[in-house]
Amino acid sequence: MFKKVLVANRGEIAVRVMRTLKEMGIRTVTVFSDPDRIALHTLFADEAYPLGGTTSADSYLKGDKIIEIARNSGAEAIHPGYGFLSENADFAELCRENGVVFIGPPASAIRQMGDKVTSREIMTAAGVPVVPGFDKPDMTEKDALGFAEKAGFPVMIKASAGGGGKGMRKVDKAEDLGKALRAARSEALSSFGDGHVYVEKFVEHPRHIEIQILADNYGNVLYLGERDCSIQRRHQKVIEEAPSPFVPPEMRKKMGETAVQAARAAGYRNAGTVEFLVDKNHNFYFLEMNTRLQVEHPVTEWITGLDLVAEQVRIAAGELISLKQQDVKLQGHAVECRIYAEDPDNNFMPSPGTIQLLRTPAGPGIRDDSGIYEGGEISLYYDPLLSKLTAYGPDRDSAIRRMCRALDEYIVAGIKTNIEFHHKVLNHPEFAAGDHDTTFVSRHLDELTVGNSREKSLAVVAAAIHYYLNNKPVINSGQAQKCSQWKHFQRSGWL
Ligand code: MV4
Repeated sequence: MFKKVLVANRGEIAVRVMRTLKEMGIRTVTVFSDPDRIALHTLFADEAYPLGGTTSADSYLKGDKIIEIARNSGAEAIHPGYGFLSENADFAELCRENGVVFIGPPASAIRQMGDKVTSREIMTAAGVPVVPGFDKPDMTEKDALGFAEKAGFPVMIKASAGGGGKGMRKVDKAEDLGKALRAARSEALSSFGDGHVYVEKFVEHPRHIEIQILADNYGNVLYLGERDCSIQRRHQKVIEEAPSPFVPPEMRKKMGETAVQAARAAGYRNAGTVEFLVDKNHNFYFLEMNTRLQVEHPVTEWITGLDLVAEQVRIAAGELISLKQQDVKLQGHAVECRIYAEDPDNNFMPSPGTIQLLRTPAGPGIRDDSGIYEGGEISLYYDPLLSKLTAYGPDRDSAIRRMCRALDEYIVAGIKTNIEFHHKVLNHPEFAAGDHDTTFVSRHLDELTVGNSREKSLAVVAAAIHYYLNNKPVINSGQAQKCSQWKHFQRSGWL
């Protein structure tokens, strides 16, 4: 087993990964950019090394520098977290060439699954259902039209090098197809340097349901149930849950076995996620395979009782997965709310600043994977994710109720957050009934973002605190020793 591992990430995921490493008795090394000199992950690690630079490109994406720090610090392995270099095949390759274990899949799997057309071809050959489509290297407008007229409009044009909705275009009628194809090609070329596009039958009102996979180096591949990630805003997941209210047990088994088939076809190792589009008739289609640990992995940890980072580290260290498929038992229900430094009143623009006050939720069935602390700075340089709040209960209703209770406890002053938005989604009858799909947020955006009453009352509290702290009655030194802050504040009734 490794004695020292470098976590090449920042924020909540870096802290989360280091927590498991510490529990495994593994020393933790991390790297930090200039603005992250006193970030939580930097303070948390046993050893922290400066990367210099401010932007991601000048720091957390400097693969060669990270590997040099790993080697000089004696770290035998690197955990990439998610984002940054976690799905960079060249970086995974560079780790291997430098004798540092990359805690993740082989570079070949990252490369192949990173190309949408290649991954579709591999899945089709493996008998994994993909959305009915048409793809040829030099597809002509005539080819595309032929497919669309046979399959029926609307269709979706997608960029092979795209992902997360980038370079996608829905086409409703034949006369729009040519223009859309040309536009999609030029956008793909300028955005991804690869103008290859393909066409798919449009799936109406799909749900996004993904299967967690674990694969060791000895051919054992497990599925760990599904996560429903249909609450998204502009292709950004906001609320996730496990299990999905839309998936009955027999469908779970079928999807899980299909995901295992997909992982084997991709030559997968370590933790990965197979994403599916699911239509209203419960047909599921391969969308893409994410070759990293996902942001939303805690909901799977809650219902399986597993620590997925520990599983990743053990697999990377060459151990066998101890579990067999029949040992995987799913129990209860978990919901995740991504807490972002964003202003819902201002079109969810990022809300940088200093965290003046922070009270995070706790208590039964609550976990807050956080990368922040009171007094810390939230900058515009990095993703505005502050923390992931997860709530677990014996069933979906109790998990949702617990999450609402936890969100009420979540106090952040000094920056705006999307906490109120979460309240509105969780209390929406369509979500409460589990009837929502990926169009939910776009269809209900107005009612989900109407006046942030809670934010306003919070601002009043923050102003009161500020006033009090700057105008509190003077206590002479003699009294100070006798009067604790707690007693002092209590008298004012503030707390
Ligand atoms: C689709 C689709 C409907 N039909 N493909 C969005 C991101 C990328 N992962 C694929 N996406 C979609 N592909 C066909 N043939 C609808 C979407 C889609 C979507 C999918 C999952 C989660 C959220 C979404 C939001 C808008 C559109």
